[in-house]
Amino acid sequence: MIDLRSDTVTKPTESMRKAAYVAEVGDDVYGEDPTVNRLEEKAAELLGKEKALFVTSGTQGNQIAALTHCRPGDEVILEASSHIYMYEVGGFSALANVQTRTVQGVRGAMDPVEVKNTIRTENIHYPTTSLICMENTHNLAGGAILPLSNMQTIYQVAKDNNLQVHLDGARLFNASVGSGIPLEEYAKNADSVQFCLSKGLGAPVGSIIAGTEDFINRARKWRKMLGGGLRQVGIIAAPGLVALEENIDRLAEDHLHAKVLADGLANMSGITVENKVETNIIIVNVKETGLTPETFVEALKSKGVLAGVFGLETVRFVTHYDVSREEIEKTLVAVQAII
Ligand code: TLP
Repeated sequence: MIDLRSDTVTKPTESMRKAAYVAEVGDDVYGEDPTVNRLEEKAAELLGKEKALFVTSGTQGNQIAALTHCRPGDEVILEASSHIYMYEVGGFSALANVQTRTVQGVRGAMDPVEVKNTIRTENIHYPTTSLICMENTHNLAGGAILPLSNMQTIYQVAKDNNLQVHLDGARLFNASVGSGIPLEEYAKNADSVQFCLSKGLGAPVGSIIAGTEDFINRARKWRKMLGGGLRQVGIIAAPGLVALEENIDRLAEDHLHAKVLADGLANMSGITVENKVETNIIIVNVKETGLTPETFVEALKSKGVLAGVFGLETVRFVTHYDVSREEIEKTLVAVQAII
């Protein structure tokens, strides 16, 4: 099977498996796992933040950020098709007890003026706006890279209004490799950053959240409350370290594969590529093929290719290191065959 459903499906590389085998471990709830500590230090350094925390998943990282930044009853401003709003099971309301307020973005980017106008003024009836969330790259916008200037302006709006900013950077490394802008430059425009080790970077498990020392100390307690204190967790942090040491620059290859796939798909009758492919995600509208996304994906599966249903008319393909250039070509042949 050529699995293009997501970059979450990558299997750990040989060096990751070896690193897990030899990892030095200790009880991370006591702060005594040397491998986790090394991973957290390295992640904080890459992002230019004081401290970082290893968490089980991107979802857990985002939820911990809301729990740490907000108080129950607060309002959070976020983009209308953001992962936090669409795909985290309503966790912001269920766990952090915050109310979400959405701003419709263009290719994932919210208009800073609209964000500013959405912040609550002082009024006895209103909730308190305490947090703004951004997502880079933006998943539902097809892996779109948020312009740095957009992030800078929104961050300034937040600071002018005494608000915190959280960046869902599940694929921030794709943004950085795709744009050539250092991670640190993006991370400067957020008080907390979450990124996933288990997507394009290829680690089997885990995400990082980073911020000030005070933020991370408080976040650590929320992680414990959520059951995320994981003891001898160096065994899964070790592949994460390998991911940061070996797998960043090669994301460019996934982006190239995505372009090749998108160009090939765009030439097929009945298929429209909906996004400007900047990183590793391609969203295609299949309506004109006469197939529903479900039947399209089913038919493709019978040809040995997995893609994901992504909307009422759309299918998503995501490139990653377990898919070679040759497999991209095979995918194009398979799509042509089912059409
Ligand atoms: N995205 C997954 C699915 O949940 C849709 C995928 O296959 O793309 N933020 C963003 C922007 C994400 O894309 C994801 C996962 C997460 C957070 C959550 O990460 P995990 O899956 O580790 O909880």
